[in-house]
Amino acid sequence: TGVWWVPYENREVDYAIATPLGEHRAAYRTYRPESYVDQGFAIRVKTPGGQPQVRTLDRNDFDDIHFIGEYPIATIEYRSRQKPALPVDVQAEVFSPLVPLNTRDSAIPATVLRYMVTNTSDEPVDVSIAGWLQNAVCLELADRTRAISRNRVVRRAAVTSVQMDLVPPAPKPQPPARVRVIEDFETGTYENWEVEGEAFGAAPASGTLPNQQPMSGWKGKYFVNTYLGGDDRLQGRAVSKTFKISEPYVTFLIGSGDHKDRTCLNLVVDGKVVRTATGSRNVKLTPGWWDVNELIGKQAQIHIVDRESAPWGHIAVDQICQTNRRPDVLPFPHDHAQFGDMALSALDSQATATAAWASKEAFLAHLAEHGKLDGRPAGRSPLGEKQCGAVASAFRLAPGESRDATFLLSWYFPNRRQDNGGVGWAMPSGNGRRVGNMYSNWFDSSLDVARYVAENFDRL
Ligand SMILES: [Ca+2]
Repeated sequence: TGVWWVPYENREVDYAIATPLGEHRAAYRTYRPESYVDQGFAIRVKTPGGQPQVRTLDRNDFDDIHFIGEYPIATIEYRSRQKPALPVDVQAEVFSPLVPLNTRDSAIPATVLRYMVTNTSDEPVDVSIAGWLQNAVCLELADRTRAISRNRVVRRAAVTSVQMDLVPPAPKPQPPARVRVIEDFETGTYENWEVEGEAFGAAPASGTLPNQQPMSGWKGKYFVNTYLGGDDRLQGRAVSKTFKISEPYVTFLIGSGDHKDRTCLNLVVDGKVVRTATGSRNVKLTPGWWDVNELIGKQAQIHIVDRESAPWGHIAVDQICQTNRRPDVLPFPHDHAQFGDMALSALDSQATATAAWASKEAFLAHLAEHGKLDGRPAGRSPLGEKQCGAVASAFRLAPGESRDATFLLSWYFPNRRQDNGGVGWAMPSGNGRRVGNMYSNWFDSSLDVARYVAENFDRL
């Protein structure tokens, strides 16, 4: 389907099936994919006289998992030799809707997880199936922007969902900004620096150098640009005068080479590199910063290093400052490729949910005791702190009876970018022209996707 080609979405699909797929692969001792977000399912069973049992539907609690991949549906049978034996059989079907010759219904940004449970005992059994999912919206931007991961329980018709998105933080009073310039090169000289080698030239650059792609992004007239000599061959180093770290953040503009330790800007304390940054093969200098709270009061130097002659073996730097305010390198990322929303839903109007669990242990303990979730309607946490929501379907099975519990993982990321920044199709950056996703013409949120799948489930 079209959706599988979309970088972020594809990862989402990966996440959605990471657990069963992981089990399958683990069974063949090949490799276990890393799961980028915390996600999974658990089953709770209770017989009339017995203690409740909770098991996660993965290889931690099932030692004999069978995977049958008959495209487009993956079937997983959960078996275990563990005692006490469960009084039920559990099987899952995982698929994204695929309708031949129907592009639209084959490109729905959703994965269906259907658990089929059969009571194999001669007593009635109370069964709960619970799924959890971590809010992953813009997770990779956690150290570059301030925002709130928000989870909400939403009930619509026959669908119970936890929807996950990202919202701007509440504005809070900021202290007056203090900015101390360490160096802006506006004297047009290296009078505050000790310069070695030839790459830095006799004075800071005032623009693009001969044979160089057009540079931009520096501040004022002068900046450091080591593309001297018309190529990357020349090397050198510039060492600043010693200064005292008096503010919690050091900010700078940086561009060009991305060679770690070789084309870089370093903060050096007691002869050791304590912070470092490189360019990102960018001809436009962009803002970067270091948190130096723990170094306040120390004597430090800045080293600008060019000891690389391979392609992109040069570095561009300007406007090195200290400041008391944590910079937001990215504003709130509402147009970022990873901005959007995602939802975990049960196709069950009676399902219980929690918008945010306290911990996985507490979640499993609550499920064990009550067979349902605590109903917490909303959760908020700073972007980067793990926040997991969960939904659970509960039902009673007579001896021999079977029932399905159907869950849906849906997503909506409308800002797909054309340029992935050369870092691989699975790692979208925020760069490039916005091309969007076709599905954003058809849906307006992950909940809208869930509603559509629920309404058309039999056909899909
Ligand atoms: Ca400057």
